[in-house]
Amino acid sequence: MTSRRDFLSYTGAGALVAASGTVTREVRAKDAPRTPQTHARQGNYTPIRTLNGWTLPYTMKNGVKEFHLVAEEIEHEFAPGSVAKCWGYNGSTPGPTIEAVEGDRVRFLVTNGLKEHTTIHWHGILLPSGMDGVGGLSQPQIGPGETFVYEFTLRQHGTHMYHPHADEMTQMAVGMMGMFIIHPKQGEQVKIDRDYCFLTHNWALHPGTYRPDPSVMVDFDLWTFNSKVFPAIDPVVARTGERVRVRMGNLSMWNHPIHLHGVQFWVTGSDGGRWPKSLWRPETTEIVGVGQTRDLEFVAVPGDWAFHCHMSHHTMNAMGHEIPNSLGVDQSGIDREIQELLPGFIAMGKHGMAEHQEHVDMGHHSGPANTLAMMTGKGPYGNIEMGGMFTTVKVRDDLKRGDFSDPGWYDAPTGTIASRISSDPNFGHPPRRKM
Ligand SMILES: [Cu+2]
Repeated sequence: MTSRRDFLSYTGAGALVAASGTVTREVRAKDAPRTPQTHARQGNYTPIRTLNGWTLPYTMKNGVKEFHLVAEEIEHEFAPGSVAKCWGYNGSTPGPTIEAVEGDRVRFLVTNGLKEHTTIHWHGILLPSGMDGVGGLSQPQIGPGETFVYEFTLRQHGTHMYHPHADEMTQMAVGMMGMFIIHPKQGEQVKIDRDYCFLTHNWALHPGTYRPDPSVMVDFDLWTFNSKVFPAIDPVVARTGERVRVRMGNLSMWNHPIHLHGVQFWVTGSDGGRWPKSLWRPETTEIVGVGQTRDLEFVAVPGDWAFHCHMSHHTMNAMGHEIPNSLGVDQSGIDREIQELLPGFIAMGKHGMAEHQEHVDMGHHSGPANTLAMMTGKGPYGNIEMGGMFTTVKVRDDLKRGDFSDPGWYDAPTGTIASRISSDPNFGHPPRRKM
């Protein structure tokens, strides 16, 4: 899917570049943003793909790559049915991905469109102390309406992040963050065919509300990859046999054990760069701790594969965390009593929670306004019953190189799908342990 932002990030010389959702300014041809294709020639790398996001264009000024970030309030959709007032950069949360090459001299103009001061900290980047972006410690705060300039030379490569270091608890809780990818100057010995990045986050967007609550420490409502929840997170797509890297960053308040089905991936890097090969290790789940980044690489195997955080509540949307446990409880009496007040009420959770999605689909549960169902998503074989930090890796033999469009559902070869062989609950004689 090509979004408006993809179009902008790939726009060539002399084009109109939207600096934010509402502001459009003309860029002179000599200062025109460089395209990822130009990056490829200069730096010998595969451009980053930020799913549901975009890459920030830059202008070349006397050998310096100049980027312009604008901190501002935005309207953000987590998935259809849930929109909130968030804060981000240049019209989005996460802010656009910054992409550069080791050795580059970079300049960041940072305009503060908020009503309180801010700064940007370049998380994990080696730079002079005064460029580190800690308000009050390394620089004065950037006041509302002001523009500050940061400038430094990139002396490393790897998967990095950026975020405010001013009223940090609030500004990060409402979405101010982004990825900062630096490619090695000499290219990479083991070449990458598709290079994706995800920034993980958590949001206290309480049911029925429209602004994330910055005061929450543990009990979050939404868990996101690039500020989206399943099923609004674009799939990671690849052609069979391609080498895929997924760079994961974590600026949330929880650690996320990121799990991929179908392959063993190699953990190959972090904000310490691409590690020496002797440090690569095969895993199927990797904890991406708070404030950390991890690079996961694998060779694509055909199929539709789940890719998600393994904290099971992180693959759900908002739920009532403080309700009593209804598992195994006969609620038929409660049903009748509540139905007198609320016709159509159906108690849930006696046999498990999967029925939640069916009830939502039947229209029996319409939760508070602006609130997503706890679990959702349709697959070719029924409800997927997920939310939050869940998406798919879709690998196909016939996908064209450079094609990122969703190929639809996998057509599994005959005889390779689990199937029913009995509907008799007493079928067979499974061994059971005697108590
Ligand atoms: Cu998680």
